[in-house]
Amino acid sequence: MSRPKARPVKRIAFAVAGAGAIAACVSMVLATSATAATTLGASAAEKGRYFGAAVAANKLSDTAYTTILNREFNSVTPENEMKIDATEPNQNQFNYTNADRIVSHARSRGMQVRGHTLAWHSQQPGWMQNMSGSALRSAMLNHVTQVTTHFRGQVVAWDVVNEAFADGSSGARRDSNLQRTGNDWIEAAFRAARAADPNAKLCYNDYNTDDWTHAKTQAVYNMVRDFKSRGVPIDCVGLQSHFNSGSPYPSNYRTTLSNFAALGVDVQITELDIEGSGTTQANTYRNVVNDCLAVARCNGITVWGIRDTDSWRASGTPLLFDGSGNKKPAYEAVLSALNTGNPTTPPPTTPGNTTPPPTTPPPTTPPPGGAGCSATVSVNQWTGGFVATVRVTAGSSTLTGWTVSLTLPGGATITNAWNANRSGNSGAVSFTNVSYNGSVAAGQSTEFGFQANGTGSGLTPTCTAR
Ligand code: 9MR
Repeated sequence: MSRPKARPVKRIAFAVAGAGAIAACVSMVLATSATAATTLGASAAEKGRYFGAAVAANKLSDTAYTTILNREFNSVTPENEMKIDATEPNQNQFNYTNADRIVSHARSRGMQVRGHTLAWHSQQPGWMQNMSGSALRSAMLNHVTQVTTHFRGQVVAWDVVNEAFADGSSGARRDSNLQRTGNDWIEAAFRAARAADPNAKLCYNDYNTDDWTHAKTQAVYNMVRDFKSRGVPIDCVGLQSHFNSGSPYPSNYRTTLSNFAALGVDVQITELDIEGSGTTQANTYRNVVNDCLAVARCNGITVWGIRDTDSWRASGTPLLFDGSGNKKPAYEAVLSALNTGNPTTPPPTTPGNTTPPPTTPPPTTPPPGGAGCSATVSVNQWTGGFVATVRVTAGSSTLTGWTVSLTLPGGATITNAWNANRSGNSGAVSFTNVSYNGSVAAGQSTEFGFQANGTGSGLTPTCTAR
């Protein structure tokens, strides 16, 4: 075989240059790995932050699960075990068995615990769903006091109140039995929590509050600003940050984080999951981490589960580990963002910020024509499931009871509902008011909701007065 003479020389030259490049890379990798943390928790800790996961008590016996949990995370949020139905299944009978298991697993391994959640319209035990007025207010405050007292010294931050604002453009509070005890129910819950555990950070937590321009984000911001100005004890705001195609990561996310922080509260990303896969998903995770690192008071991130198969939205593969426990590209993106990011150092919490309260006009809903009632629905869809929020509006007369009927598309199945009694879970279903929301004054509204598997397109609810 005849070759031009110069060719082998060229090859050698390339080979030498290539080897030089490889050597340079190796030395860079070595230099980095000498200092870079190799787990999420350790890397976040170097940036003065925590990196946590939602944990389910019934998975603590799964060693594949606990291996990742124990290796990677330095904060834990019980996914369901501290909710009202779990901790107070019967009025004044408290059950902390599963929550205590998670707390002890976490604390014995040096992880901190976030408490979730003390006052919420959803996952109320039956006895509480049936209560209203001052009896419910007292029961709610008793619950807050008992649970925070039990976990005093063990929980660093509480989601005192969860999801108290309505979706959509109203900027209004979500209607619920708790809201109907009076608009001050949220601040009353915060004061009770502070009295029982003065050292825990007290957070307000919600979803769809990531986009700075959204009415719900503005409404929560205004409430926090008002609380700070009136001395209501609030220390942090939790942004759940469940991202998917219907509710995508917004380009102004960093603005939202920094505007909340500027009110004098910590900001925590409390339930992060991002539907998708591969590079696209990894890039969004990277953006979220970089946004948090850029805001001094964004002091921690919690992902809502460990492996994709542990997720409440498993079919959207929204987490950092696949079902076999392998690290996904999203994991590598998060770790590298934590390691290479240039954070603003979080300052200590200083209470007593005095920003003047905002002025927000009350929302108005035009009454539908005629007696009877009308119903509208908004759907928050993700891959494999959705949450529907149904608004019932009274016509020209006061309602004393209502029924809403709708037909679910094929394959859709309701898994749970709140603020209504439900009949049926697929096909034609109907909902009637519960004790506290049957009475609706002319032109006024109430809301109920349900979660379902499948697709919630084309829902057309009809309302009849009873
Ligand atoms: O992940 C939780 C799931 O296991 C429960 O079935 C569901 C019931 O409401 O709650 C999920 O967690 C929710 C959290 O408590 C509040 N924000 C939304 C979360 C996802 O639905």
